[in-house]
Amino acid sequence: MTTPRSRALLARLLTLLLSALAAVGARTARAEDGYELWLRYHPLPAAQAAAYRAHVVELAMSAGTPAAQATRDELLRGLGGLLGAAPRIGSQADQDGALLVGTPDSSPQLARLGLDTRALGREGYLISSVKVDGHAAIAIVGNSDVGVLYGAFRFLRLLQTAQPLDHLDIRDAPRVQLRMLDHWDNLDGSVERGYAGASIWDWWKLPGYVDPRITDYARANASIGINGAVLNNVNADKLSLTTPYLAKAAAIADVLRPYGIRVYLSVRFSSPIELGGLKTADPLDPAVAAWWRAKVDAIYKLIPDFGGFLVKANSEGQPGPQDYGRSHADGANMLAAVLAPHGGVVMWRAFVYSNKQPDDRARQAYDEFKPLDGRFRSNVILQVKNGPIDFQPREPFHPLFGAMPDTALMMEFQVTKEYLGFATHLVYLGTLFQETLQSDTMARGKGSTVARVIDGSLYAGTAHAHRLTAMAGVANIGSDRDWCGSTFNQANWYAFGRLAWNPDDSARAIAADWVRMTFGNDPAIVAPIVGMMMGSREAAVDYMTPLGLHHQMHEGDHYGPAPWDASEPRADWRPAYYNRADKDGIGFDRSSHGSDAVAQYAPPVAAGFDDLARIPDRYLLWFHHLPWDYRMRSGRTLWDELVLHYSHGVDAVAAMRVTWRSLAGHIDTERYAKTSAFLAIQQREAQWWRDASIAYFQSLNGLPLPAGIAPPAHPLKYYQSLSFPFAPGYNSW
Ligand code: GCV
Repeated sequence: MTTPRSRALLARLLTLLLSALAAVGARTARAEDGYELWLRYHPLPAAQAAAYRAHVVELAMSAGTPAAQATRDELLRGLGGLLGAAPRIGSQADQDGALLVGTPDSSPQLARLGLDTRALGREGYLISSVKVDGHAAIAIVGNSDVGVLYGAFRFLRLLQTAQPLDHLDIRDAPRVQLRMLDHWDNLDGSVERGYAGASIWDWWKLPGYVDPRITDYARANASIGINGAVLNNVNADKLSLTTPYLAKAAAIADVLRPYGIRVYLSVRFSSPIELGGLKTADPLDPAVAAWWRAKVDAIYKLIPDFGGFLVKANSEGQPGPQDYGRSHADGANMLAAVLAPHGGVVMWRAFVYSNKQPDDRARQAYDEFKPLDGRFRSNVILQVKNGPIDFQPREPFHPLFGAMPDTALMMEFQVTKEYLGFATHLVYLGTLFQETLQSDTMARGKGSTVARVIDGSLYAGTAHAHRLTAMAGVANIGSDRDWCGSTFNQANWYAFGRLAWNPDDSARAIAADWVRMTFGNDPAIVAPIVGMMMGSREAAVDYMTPLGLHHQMHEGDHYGPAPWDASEPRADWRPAYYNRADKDGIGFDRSSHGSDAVAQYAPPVAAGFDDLARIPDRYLLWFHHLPWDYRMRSGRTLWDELVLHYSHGVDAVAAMRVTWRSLAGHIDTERYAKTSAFLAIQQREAQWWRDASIAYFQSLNGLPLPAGIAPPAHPLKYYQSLSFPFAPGYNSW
C-alpha cells in the first residue's frame, strides 16, 4: 500500500533517476548511425541559434521548379533543425531578417538589387548581406536554379560551422565543369572494390520503385557540388544498354535532375556485336557507328539530359578499338560523334597496360596516349588516374598530366579505399588528393600544377585551350546505413567533392568543415579529430608502402601484405615485380639507368626524380633500386630507415587510438564505438603489415633490426600462410 509520503519519495527518486539518465545522455550524446552524413542539422547551442534566428525570420523565395522546391525544402529542413524552428515562408522580403533566395529572374526584389552575377556562370552563387526596401536581408543568388541550390547549401554550411552571418559577401563558382562520381556498381547489386555493402541502385526493383535514399544521395552530392554520376562499373555489363536497364537509369536520372546531377553510363565497346548482332565493333565501320547512333538517340529519348559515356577499352581484358587495329582516338571519336548532337561527352580512360608488354607498367599509358595528343574530338576527355600505376597509397603524379596540352584531361581519384585498408582503416584522402593536385608538372614552367591542368587554366588563352574540364572519384558509397562503411570514409566523399569544385582548396580546411558538420563545433573535438585525419594517410603509407614502395598488397583482393608474391602468370599484378627486392637491395629502377620512366616527366621534374641527391624520400624506391646499406639523408641506412617508417606507421595508429579515447563522452555512442572498434582493427592490421613486410625483407638481406626495434611477432611462414577467400569487393566480375 502506498502512502502520500512514499509516493512523494518515489516521485523524487524517479526525478533523480531521470535527471541522472539525462546527464549521462548529455555526456555520451545521442546515438547516431551516420545516415545523415555531414548534412546533420541538429540543434545548435541555444545562444547561437537565437543569434542566427534574427537573420532568418522569413524565407522569401518562389519554388516554381523542382530544383527550386528542392532548395526550399533543404533550407527549411536545415534551418528548422539547426535553429529549432523553420523561418516563415514568404514571397518577398518585407521586414528585417529575410533570406531572399533565387535567380534574378525569379524575384523582382532580387532583380532590383542589381547584384553583379556575371562572373558566377551557370553554377556559381553569391551570398550577400543586403538592404531590400530598407530592410536588412541576406540574398542567396545564382544565375540558375542549381547555382541557387549550391548557394543554399553553402549558407547552411555557414551555420553548421558556426560562422558569423554579418556583412556576408561570398561569391563562389566551380573551377571544374564536370564533377563526377564513378560508381563501380554491377547490375547484380555488387560493387567492385566496394566496402560499404551492396549497390545503392536497386536495379531489380527499378524503375517501379525508387528508394528515397536516392534523394538523400542527391542532396549529399549537391551539397558539395557534384554534378554527375556514372551509374555502373567501368567493367561494364552489356545489359546496361538494353531498354529495360535504360528505363531503370532514367528513373534514377529523374530523381537526381532537380539536384543538378546528370547521369552517365559506362559502356562495353563490343556492344554492337553482343546486343546488335553485328559481326564487328570496329569503330570505323559505318554499321557500327550507325548502331551507336541509334542507341544514343534512344537513350536521349529516355534521359534528355543524359551526360555521356565512360569507357574502359583495351584494358584488363576489356574490348576496345585495338581489337580491330584502331587507336583509342578512333574509338573515342566515333562515340563522341554520335553523342555530340545531344551535348554528350565521352570520358575515355587512360588506364591501360599489358602484361604481354615486357616494358615497365608505369610507362605504358603515357607511351600509348602521348602520340595521340590533339587527335581527340572536343567532346572527348581523357580520364587519367592520379598516378601511373593504380591508386596506390602514394604515387607520383601521372606523367600524362604534363604531356598532352592538346587534349582535355580529367582526374580520376579513387575515393573507395581499395589499396588503403578498405572500410576499417581511418585514412583521410584529402591530403592524398591535395598532394597530387598541387604537384608541379612544370609543363609551362614553374606553377604548372596538376590542379591547373585539370581546371583548364594552364592553357587558357593559348592555342592549346580546351573547353572540357572534369574530375572523377571512384565512389565509396553503398547500402550500409552510414553510406561509406565508416564515419571517417564519409570525409573522403566530402573532400573529393570540395576539391572537384575547387582543386586548390585546402585538405585541412575541408577536414575542419567536415568535422564541424559531422561531429559539432566543440573546439575540444575539432582540433584533435582534424589532427588525426591530417596524419592518417602518411601513417598508412608508412605501415604499408614506405619510401616509394607500391603495390605490395595481396594479389586480387588487395587485402593485406604479400611482398613475397612473385607467382605467375601476370607478373605486373604481383608485389615482387614492384619491389624488386633481393639480398643486395630494393626498389624499381625507373631512373635514366633503368626503365627511364622518369623521362616521361618535363625535364626539370625528371631531373629531380632522377637525381638521388634531390629526389624526395617519399618517391625514392619508386624511381630507384638501391642497396640496403644506401646512406639516407637522415644518416641511417636504407634498411634502418625503412624499418623505422614501418614502425612509425604503427605508432601513428596507436596515437590515433589514444586521441580517439580522449574524446569519449564528446561523441555520440554509436559512432564513437564503431570508430573505436575500427581503430583497433587498423592497429592490428598495421602491425601485421609492418611485421610481414619486415619479416620478408629481412629474410632476403639477413640484416639486424635497428636497436630497440621489436622483431616481427611471427616467423615469415606464418604471414605467407594467411589467406582471405571472402575479402570484400573482389570476385564480383
Ligand atoms: C574496375 C584496378 C582495380 C580493378 C579496376 C581497375 C580499373 O585494377 O583493381 O578492380 O576495375 O583498377 O580501374 O579499371
